[in-house]
Amino acid sequence: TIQYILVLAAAYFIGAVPFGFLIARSKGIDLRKVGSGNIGATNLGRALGKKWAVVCFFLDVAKGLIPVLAGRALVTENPTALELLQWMTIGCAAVLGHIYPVYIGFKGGKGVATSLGFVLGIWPYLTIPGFIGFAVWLATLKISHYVSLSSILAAIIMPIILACGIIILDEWKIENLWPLIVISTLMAMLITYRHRDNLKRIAAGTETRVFEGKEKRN
Ligand code: NKO
Repeated sequence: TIQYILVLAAAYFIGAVPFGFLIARSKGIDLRKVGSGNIGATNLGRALGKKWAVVCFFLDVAKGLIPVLAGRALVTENPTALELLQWMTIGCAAVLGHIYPVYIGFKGGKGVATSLGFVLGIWPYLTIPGFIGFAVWLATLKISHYVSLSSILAAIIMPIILACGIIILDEWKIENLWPLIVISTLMAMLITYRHRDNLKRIAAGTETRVFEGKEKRN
């Protein structure tokens, strides 16, 4: 339907707003030339400190959260697989907007915070998995001290957490829920792919590590 296509396009254009890049630029910094060169919260933190990293994180989460919350209006109380697929692709559009933003030459972020927003937006049933994913991210960071590895692990685990949530909550018809698993798996794969340089650095022992909030280069 036309309504769906409009929401899909809106989600992309919202997702494409490069908050990290814009905040850095407002301070006269080109974020692409700092640290990892990424436009996400982590790299903004390198350039401007923790406070701005948190601001950027919430804004990037909102880019996934708001379109998915809005898309809730397009599905019925007990969604069919097609309705669910449509809803999930709205979240996808926001994440793809963040990763491939039209405004800055399609060179965007890694999709972590925005896909967290997407998962949190699968309201009201599956919001808890988003918080569990965040807890996995925090725990991995505490143990490994790698931000990138934490993001990859949280993303890869998310389809499994969602599957468990579906089974435990038992709210929707289980045979209709495959779009949720398929889309979150594809997203986890894309997030991992976007971290390929980080993975190379981890293998080479050159990825920076975070100790008690402070970053150390090996
Ligand atoms: O600059 O390459 P860098 O070191 O900055 O940055 C690597 C980093 C990039 O990502 C970010 C965003 C940080 C967000 C932290 C909160 C993460 C919560 C994890 C939940 C993941 C849910 C994924 C759902 C997939 C379907 O990694």
